Amino acid sequence: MAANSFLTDPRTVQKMYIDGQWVLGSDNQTREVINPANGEVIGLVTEGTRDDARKAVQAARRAFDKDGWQESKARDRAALLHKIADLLEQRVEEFASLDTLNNGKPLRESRYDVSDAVNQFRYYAGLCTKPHGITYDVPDEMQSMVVREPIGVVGQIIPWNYPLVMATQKIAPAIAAGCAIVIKPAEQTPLSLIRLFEIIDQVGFPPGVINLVLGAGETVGAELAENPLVDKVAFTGGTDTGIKIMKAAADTIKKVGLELGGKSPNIVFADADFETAVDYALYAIFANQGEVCSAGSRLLLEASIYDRFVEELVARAKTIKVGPGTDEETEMGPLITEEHMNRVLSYIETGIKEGATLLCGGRRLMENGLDRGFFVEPTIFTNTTPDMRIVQEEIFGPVLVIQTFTAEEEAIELANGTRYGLAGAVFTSDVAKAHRVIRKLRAGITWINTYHPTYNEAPWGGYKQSGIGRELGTYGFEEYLEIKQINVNLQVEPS
Ligand code: TXE
Repeated sequence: MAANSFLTDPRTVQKMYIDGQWVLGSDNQTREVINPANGEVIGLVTEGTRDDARKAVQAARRAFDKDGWQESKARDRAALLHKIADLLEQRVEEFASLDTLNNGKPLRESRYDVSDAVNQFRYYAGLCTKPHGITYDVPDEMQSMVVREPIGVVGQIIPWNYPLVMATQKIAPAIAAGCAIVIKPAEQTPLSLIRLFEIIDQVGFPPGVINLVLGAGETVGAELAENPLVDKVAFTGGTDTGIKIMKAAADTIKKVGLELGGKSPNIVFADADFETAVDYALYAIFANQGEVCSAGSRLLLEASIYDRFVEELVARAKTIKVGPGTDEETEMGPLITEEHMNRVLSYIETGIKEGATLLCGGRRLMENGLDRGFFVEPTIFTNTTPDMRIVQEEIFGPVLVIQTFTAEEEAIELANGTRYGLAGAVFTSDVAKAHRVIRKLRAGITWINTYHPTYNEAPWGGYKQSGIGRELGTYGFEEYLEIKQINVNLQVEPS
């Protein structure tokens, strides 16, 4: 069957993958895909409709209920996942280039993302055969036991900041669990996921088991959240969209998995290793242009080291090499779209109006050939107060706000003082203090003396308004499984 072709001709319309076929959207509309480093069109994709999403859901339902996917053997699913991993591993450079072109992030970060995706397929291929039940000692002549079964048809909605890896961390556990999938990438960044479907097509899933739909969140995405034939919707994106999805899913009591925004605190005590803390404070906020849900966007500094720390931090921030992600020297790429760049710049204006002090950055970068892209300087604010919007709201760009504290309790109170609870870190050489503070952080992902390393083996997700449920690891696998109790009468009387 004719696959999509890429980057050979950006005017070739890339298709969706529904019921094992590459198809165009039902009303023949297309959408341009833009390179955020220069505003150029790098692809043209078909625009799906609600009707297309419904067809994909119906195909998934049929594949799961009637065509035998529900009864598929874990060992066979593991083999399919291993095949995807092997084929993806041979094409790391190609997928990394695609994510860098489409999202803007530096190549070194895209390469890391693709190898992470390969490992996710391998991890869940291994986990595939591991679910096991349990039996109970009950007060009757009864064998009472529990088995795990796939949840059914799952809708998966992906954001634009990690176009490939946010998709693979949903696809791999869902397939391992035996679910059927309808997945939608973000409108802005469909290219690497479309290409992954070339691999998915190649490895030989039964038609309808994995479907790719393209299109707008408000139509195609909303359909996945509302459609009564979908058993679970898994979403990564902004908290406000998460609220809409949860409401849309409520009418059919769908299971929801939500990985939402953050305003994560990075707490540095005076006794921390100075250089390590400065390094990670920069990495925490400026990695992936700050377009990271777990970004360390609030730096909480103990007052006694404030002057020295800020001096070093600002000096180093000014040396960060901003440019196109395709340039191997680049440390920070462009923001995803002009619209998002303007949203980030307007937050910077808000910070200035609110009375915070701009220590560095704050501008769109237009020099040295960057004028057609959506580049924003690494930006740092100080003299903030907890009620400021730049302290409370997720900016999702290269903007760090500094808060100061003098006592441990004050640091904890500031750290927990937003609606979010995704991530947080503590830097100190006092082991007991590190653990005390981490235990009091209301956040699902935490670090001591480091920031950002995450592992496919460990659960990812937030407290408070940062989400519901966990992805990755065994916890992420459980989210795609139902639990059924079976009670067997051991005293059936022959009639
Ligand atoms: O994301 P959306 P947007 C945050 C970040 C950013 C803000 C807005 O703060 O500034 O969100 O970004 C689909 N029903 N994050 O508007 O809307 C959409 O098509 C169903 C944090 O670009 O969350 C896309 O596939 N689906 C974040 C996906 O949701 C809908 C990553 C994400 O888009 C929908 C991205 C609807 N009503 C943004 N509306 C993180 N946590 O990592 C949109 N979508």
